[in-house]
Amino acid sequence: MLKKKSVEKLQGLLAEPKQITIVSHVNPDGDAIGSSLAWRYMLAAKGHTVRFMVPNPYPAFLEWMTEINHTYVYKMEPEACADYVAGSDLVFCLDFNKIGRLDKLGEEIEKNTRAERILIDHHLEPPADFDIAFSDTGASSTSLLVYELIEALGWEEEVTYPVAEALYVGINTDTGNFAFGHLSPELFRVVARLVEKGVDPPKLNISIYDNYSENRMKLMGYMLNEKMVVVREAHAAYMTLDKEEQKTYHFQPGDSEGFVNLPLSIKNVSLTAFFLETRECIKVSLRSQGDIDVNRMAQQFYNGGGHKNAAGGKHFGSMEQAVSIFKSALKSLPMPI
Ligand SMILES: [Mn+2]
Repeated sequence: MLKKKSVEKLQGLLAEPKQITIVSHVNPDGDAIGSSLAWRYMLAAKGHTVRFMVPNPYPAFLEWMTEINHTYVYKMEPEACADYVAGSDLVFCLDFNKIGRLDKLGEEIEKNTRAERILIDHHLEPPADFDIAFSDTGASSTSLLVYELIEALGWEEEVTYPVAEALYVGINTDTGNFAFGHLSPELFRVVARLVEKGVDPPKLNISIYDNYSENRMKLMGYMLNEKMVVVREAHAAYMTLDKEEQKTYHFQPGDSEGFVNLPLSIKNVSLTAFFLETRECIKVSLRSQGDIDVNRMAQQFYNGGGHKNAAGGKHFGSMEQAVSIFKSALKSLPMPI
């Protein structure tokens, strides 16, 4: 539910053509990209000058999306991005709520103290330092919130196919193809409207899910066969992927997308962790089913957060330490049924 006052305030800000930056988080996923692309199309159609930026490249499995190649990647063109942010009147932050999730791009945003900052997000614990915050932690995706905002602004008639496609990608991927999260009647009503705008679910599902590289498939097989550890007494499982193994499988960013969910398919496994070695840290992804709160686990042990059933964080230390922290955290959890 979007606050009427906030919608009115936004309407006021958008009454005149503005220079606008849209940003989303590091390692952008389907919802980060989908919600931001849709919002960029809408604002551009309304006569604003808009750029969408991400800190690092978007995953290859989304490359087919309409005009995704117009996305600015800060890592590739830091100066062009910095100049544009500096001249922006408005900065929209989509699908994250802590500027720290933008790495160096966040510093550029912080430098522009003139621009109004507007949040559109569904992650827990939004901070108060936004001029307007559209935050709904019960929403299954930011893309769904963007659609609600489009409706609240009375822009629904102007939703074109690329907007519908982008929102469908976000709604679909953040719910694991409509398998988890808050699957409300409203969500399916929104999807119905996107279908009316030309979205073809089977076709898009092939683009989203049957679009991976051979290397990723082989890596997935290796992970399940050689790397998955099931901790039966804790109803948990985890996998680790180090730099050596990444080299062997010609790892590209996004190749391990969704791996963390795989062990949840095992009967009696309700909590999973995936540990990915990166240049600066061990990236930790956590997933759970039911009442197990991985958001708290991510906050307490890995300087992270997210949602109750899907969260992530970082460990600055060895892979072994990151795993042993997870194993001892399991002992402090209430036993799942
Ligand atoms: Mn999201």
